[in-house]
Amino acid sequence: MNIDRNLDTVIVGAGFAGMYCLHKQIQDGFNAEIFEKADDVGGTWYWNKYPGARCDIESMDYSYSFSDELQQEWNWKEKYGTQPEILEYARFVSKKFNLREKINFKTSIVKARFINKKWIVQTDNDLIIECKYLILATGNLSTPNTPNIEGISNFKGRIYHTGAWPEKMPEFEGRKVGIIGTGSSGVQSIPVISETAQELLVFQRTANFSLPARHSELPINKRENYKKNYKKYRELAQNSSFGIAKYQPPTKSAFDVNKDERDEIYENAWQEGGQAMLFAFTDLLTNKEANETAANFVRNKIRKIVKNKETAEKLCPNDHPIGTKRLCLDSNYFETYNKENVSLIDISNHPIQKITKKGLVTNDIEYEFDDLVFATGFDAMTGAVNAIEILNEENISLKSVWSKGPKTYLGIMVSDFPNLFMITGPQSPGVKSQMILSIEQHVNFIHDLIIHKKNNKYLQVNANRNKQDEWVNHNNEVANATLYPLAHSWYNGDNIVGKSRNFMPYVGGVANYKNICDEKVKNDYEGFEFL
Ligand code: N01
Repeated sequence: MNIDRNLDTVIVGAGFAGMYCLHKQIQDGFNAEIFEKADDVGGTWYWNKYPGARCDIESMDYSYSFSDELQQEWNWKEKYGTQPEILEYARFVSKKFNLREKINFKTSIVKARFINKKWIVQTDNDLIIECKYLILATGNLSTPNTPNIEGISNFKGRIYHTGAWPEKMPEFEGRKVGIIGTGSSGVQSIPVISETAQELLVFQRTANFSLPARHSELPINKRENYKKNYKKYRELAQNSSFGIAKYQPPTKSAFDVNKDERDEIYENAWQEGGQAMLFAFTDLLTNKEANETAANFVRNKIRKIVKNKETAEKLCPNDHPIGTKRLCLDSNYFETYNKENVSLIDISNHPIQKITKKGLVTNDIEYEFDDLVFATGFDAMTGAVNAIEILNEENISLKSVWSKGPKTYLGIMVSDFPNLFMITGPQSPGVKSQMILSIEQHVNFIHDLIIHKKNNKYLQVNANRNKQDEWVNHNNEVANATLYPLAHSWYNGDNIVGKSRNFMPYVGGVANYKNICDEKVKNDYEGFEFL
């Protein structure tokens, strides 16, 4: 086999994980390169260019902390970063740290095989690279899911997916638009599309909880004050459950206060905006009755906002505890259903039968529109990893090993796949936290592990099978002590037909998780085997 390039490290993906990983590698003299399918950096923020896309974590938190110079230099303009602003930030970082020259854009990794203690990696343009380390920075929500609905190729209008939005924003002026999906992407795009579309038809299979974001510009004095105290805020975030400084663990049960006091606390959180409500009480995600107090509060808000009583009831979620699916944050989502040009079509009992030339059929009724938007989510957490054919020394594919669900050690390594690392993989807190904080913690851990291996002149590092099983069991125990598994959600793989049901993120909190990782290091990299 002809090797075209020899590297220490191949990193897959130029999102926030890949970029920080490359920076660390370069700093310590490794010969590392990124391979990225897109023609620019940004990962999820490159692809999700749909109308209204913005982060649901405040920008002062959702940013890198590794360089104080960077966090002092960059000026966020909005409370919640918009997709263009976050993409601009990613580009800025890639230039500031001279990363771009080490990024192979428009190049996907399609195959990797571990042979003679090296990874032999193949790209979609038939480049063969030999490397010591393969690091998957492929993102958790990066493989768009378009449901396989009969007749989709017959549709004569324009089709979009929120997770693979075109570079040039389509005009919806004067057009009739159909949108399928009411998760975070739908909830953010529906109000914005409704501003220009002549008519918007929303096809809702499951009503979703959404809280007001209370978005605003970021006042300069607030930003500068935050910057002065960044060290304190970053520490608070690291010591929290979700990696967000202002959401510290609550101390009271929902039943430590009476109904009036409880509702006042929920009302304050609702007015404050963001996810504050979920952090009001200790037991909202562990006790159904406690959860129901918050869920009911939100349902009553929906009933007050939405004028048409029937529509309001359809929008009230009742199939899962609040917060057990990723909670949406919105700007005027429920208010949008008061607009003349917006209709909600409840398909909970009437799945879409087929897509036709002019629209779609549900409940034997054909709805016609010019444009169809899929806001139908992603093959989350495992989709992008499984898209690469990854073979170990015994020629066994990772996809086959994960056929009944992913198993990892700490979300970082998979047993029998030496020198292969994942950033925020399954069974790590990634998607249940402020992602960039989790990315930094993972990259630091992986990087230190590689340096330890190198300094000790080991050729490979592997995750111990028993320790991996223990970790997976621990994950399941932690999840099963919560209400999360009760929801039909992408956390469980429920949204993908044929995907085995497993609760994938670690929900023990980022502070606990980091302590566990630090403990493994102290115990001489417990659970990692070196050869
Ligand atoms: O995807 P989703 P998303 N027929 O899977 C429906 C992050 N994110 O892209 O609930 C009809 O949540 C599906 O219905 P149901 C965030 O972590 C963050 O919105 O399965 N409907 C659901 O309504 C988020 O959780 C941000 O019954 C079908 C919707 O499509 C994650 O990405 C913004 C269907 C999919 O919802 C995913 O969010 C955006 C079918 N065949 C995303 N198939 C922010 O930072 C699916 N649906 C703010």
